[in-house]
Amino acid sequence: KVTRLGWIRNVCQGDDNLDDQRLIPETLRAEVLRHLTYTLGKDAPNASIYDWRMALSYAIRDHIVEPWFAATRRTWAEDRKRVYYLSMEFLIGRILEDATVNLGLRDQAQEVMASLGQDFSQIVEDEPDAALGNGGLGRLAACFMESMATVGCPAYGYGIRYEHGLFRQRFQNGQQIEAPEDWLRQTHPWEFARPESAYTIPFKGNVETRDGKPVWVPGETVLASAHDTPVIGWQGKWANTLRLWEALPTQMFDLERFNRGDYAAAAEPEALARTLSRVLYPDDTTYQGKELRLKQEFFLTSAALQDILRRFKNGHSNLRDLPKYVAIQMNDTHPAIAGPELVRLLSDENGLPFEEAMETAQACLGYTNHTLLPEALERWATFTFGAVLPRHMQIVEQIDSWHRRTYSPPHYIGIVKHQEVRMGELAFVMAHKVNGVSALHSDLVKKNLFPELNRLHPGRIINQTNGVTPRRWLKMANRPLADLITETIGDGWEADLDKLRGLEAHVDDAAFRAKFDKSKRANKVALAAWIKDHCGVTVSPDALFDVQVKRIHEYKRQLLNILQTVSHWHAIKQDPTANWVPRVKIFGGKSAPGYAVAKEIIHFINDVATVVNNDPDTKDLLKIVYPENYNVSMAERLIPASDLSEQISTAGKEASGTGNMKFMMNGAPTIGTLDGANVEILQEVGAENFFLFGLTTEEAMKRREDPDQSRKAIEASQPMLDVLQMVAEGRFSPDQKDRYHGLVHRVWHHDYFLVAADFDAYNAAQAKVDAAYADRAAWVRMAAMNTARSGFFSSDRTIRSYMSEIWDIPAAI
Ligand code: B1H
Repeated sequence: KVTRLGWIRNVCQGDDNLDDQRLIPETLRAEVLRHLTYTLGKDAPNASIYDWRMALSYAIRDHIVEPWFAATRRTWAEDRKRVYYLSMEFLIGRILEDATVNLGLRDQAQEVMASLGQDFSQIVEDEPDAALGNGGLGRLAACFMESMATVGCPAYGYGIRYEHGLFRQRFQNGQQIEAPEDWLRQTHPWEFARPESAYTIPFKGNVETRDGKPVWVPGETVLASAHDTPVIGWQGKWANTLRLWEALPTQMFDLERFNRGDYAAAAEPEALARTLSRVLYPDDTTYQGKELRLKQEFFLTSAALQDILRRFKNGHSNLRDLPKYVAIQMNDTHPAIAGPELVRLLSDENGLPFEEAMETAQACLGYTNHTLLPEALERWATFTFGAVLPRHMQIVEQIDSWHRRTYSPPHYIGIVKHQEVRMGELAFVMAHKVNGVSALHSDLVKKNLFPELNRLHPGRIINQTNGVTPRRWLKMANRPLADLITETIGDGWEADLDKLRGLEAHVDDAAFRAKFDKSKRANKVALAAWIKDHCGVTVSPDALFDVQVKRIHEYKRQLLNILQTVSHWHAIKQDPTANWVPRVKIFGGKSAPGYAVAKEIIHFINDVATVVNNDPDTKDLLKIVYPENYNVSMAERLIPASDLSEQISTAGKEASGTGNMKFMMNGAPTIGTLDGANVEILQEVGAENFFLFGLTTEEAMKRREDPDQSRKAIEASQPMLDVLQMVAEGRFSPDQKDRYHGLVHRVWHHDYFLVAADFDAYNAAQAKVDAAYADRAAWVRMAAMNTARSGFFSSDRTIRSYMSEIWDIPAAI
């Protein structure tokens, strides 16, 4: 593997104060030193951790460039079809360690840095997360990028290079405070700026008719400028590109206004343009129809499509052949303007007749739906849409009437309806395949979201159950378990996760179970130390680590979890000498800044934690921790150390979930409802290895028909009555006793997410967890079975399925 750069060794020979240590993998060491010297301009004795991180990152990046070029060359040479994954979010996290793992250089990197007197893990942790996403949807895009590189599928990810990613969360008196995130303040060593790849993005203005043809005369333009990050697959066999667009003014500076002394106005076009790639919208599922958001969506989409057409024309001339070489996947409706924009580019700019443009666009486009929540379904007022994108407004109307003409729907299915453009319907009509993200969700997409369109286009809606990359989420994040797996079943499982089934043969072997338990314990010991450092709370690694980490949302029911925790605390206090299983309740997650109810839940969890953690009666039996600023890196720390995975959303509301899969892989059984991919997890792992509770989707829908349902559930449950009374009395808010009256009132009277209705069932399932945890052998067996049967949830499986069912791209490696 180690080949190049003999000259570097010469260059670094003068470096004698470091030479007394043995050069271990000497080439990598030389490369790090070369970058430290010539790229960073630093002398080793004066280098900071940042300098070392940069030097190591550049040295590792050099090893990615060759496979990256090779993959690109091969794609051109073989004239392969490419996937273009359009997403407003890519929640990448850190890159350095992941890259070393995929290149097989992690151990070497660690040794090399140690030989230079540096701690590899500290360097890894110095890297800020690339947090260009909110939650599951963005993290899925990142896992897909890694899997496409692993299976050798030629692909580009297209996104926005947000200057500020998802906000940083702090707690002040238990309440969420948002601070801007600033990942680009330090140099981002993984990207290559491509100023030569820039496109003009038009907005506003009006549509004129010239020679009988529509001509869009824009009122504003901005420039989309590319930044490429290579994404390396497992074992460095293939690499793809994540291309993120930065918004720049087409006209830098108004010198005339400046000379007139109007300094602020002179800089105006620049400031205006830059706002487009300034910040990520932090709303996960509480969608707001803001004009800037629509502009961001068009900015990404138009830049991507112009880039795609330029690349296509670089080898082909007949635009009707586009679908043979181009598959465009829309990650939810956020880039759904791709439909009309592609039609516009093909017809207005390239002369294809409208119907041919339509057919061509459809054959290229796929649409993934990620949610049924009505507040997340994008709709734009025709007034806004028409003002920002006047030509697209006309094309959307044209698509709408084309669809009606061609398929004569028995009922009126309007893409444009009640003076709104409905992006879901638009994406559906423009795509040849529409997919949901779990079996249950895809069913509901057919039955409840698009029933009419489904009848009109049978077979268009398909399921593609989500997955996660086992390289990041197991191999990298859980080294003790990954090593045990390799020791037990050999290697190769990383790229063929079904091989984990081989572990099943060992779960009844006490020696194997002891090793499995030991690996989990090592992670828990490390987490306990981290919790002490970061939260100031002492927790015992012998306790059951019960973890719920995800965005805070009513449908995810963190409230159910914390109310049950209160109930559990109360029960311990009633009978302190009973044989309780010690628990640590771990919460993590951010609320959308404008989502008041979610913010109140955060406040409440923190308030309960303060009371419980200071209660001497329950000291060794119950702790609640809620570390600030949950992100990808924190997930990598928490999930491998978890004993129990909380997946307790109201049935029918969580499209899939992907955290659930990460916990399973890492040997944490699920306590959960029949929702999203939990259904498939249960099916894979078996009911004896899963703590199922709660209403089904149908039962939940039925229950809501009774306007009195929550009151009835509460009155029938003594534990629930006790809990709500304690909260209402101000037990957790002694400084302001009525703080949670609103919260309690909502549980009694406006409990749409059925917290009360599922409370007793959840409580009973938690009691079963306690009983199961007390039987060590059985528990470890159950945990190991979860890992063993998690193979289906590799995103490699998902990607291979997209390739055959949506993209029509043959398997490569
Ligand atoms: C998911 C979103 C989402 N579904 C709107 N929908 C957004 C909607 O900024 N916005 O406006 C951002 C994100 N995110 C999640 O996707 C689902 O809730 C999960 O269940 C699913 O696992 C994940 C990936 O499919």
